[in-house]
Amino acid sequence: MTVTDKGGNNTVDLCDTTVQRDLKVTTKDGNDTIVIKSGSQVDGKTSLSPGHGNNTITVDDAVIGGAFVFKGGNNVDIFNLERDGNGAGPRTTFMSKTSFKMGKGNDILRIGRAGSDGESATSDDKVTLDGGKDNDTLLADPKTQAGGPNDNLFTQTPTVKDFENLI
Ligand SMILES: [Ca+2]
Ligand SMILES: [Ca+2]
Ligand SMILES: [Ca+2]
Ligand SMILES: [Ca+2]
Repeated sequence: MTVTDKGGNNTVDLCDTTVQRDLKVTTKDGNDTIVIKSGSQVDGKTSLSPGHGNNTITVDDAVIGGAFVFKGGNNVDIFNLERDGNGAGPRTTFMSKTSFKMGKGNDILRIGRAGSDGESATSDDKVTLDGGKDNDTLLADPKTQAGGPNDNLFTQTPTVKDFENLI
């Protein structure tokens, strides 16, 4: 499934949706919103590229089967992974290589919520968290196996770079 836009501010919302092949969302310079939640599942690769502008991405309670790539633009990207879901709901699971590249701009990546088992992200493969240029904030505990402040369950310690503020 491929979603592209012709400009302006766009919203792409996947709720309880199964994509049996690849998911590719590419939007342009507007302030775009991408939501993947409520049991949504992608069986193939996922690529999210919201372009420049102040973009907001929300992922909760999802299963991402293939490789996952997020590529932010030159402005502020805010990515909320497992921040707004049901604390008793499922975790978001990445089954292949996962990469967040926030790009330029003062970006914010939030992963999980402390003490909430359902609001955490699990990965079976390599995870890269890259803030890119400018003053970026990572709110997570990506080194943690079970039991840390945010309880994210990454099988390998993620590679974290160019985040100036680690919370
Ligand atoms: Ca955009
Ligand atoms: Ca950015
Ligand atoms: Ca950045
Ligand atoms: Ca940075």
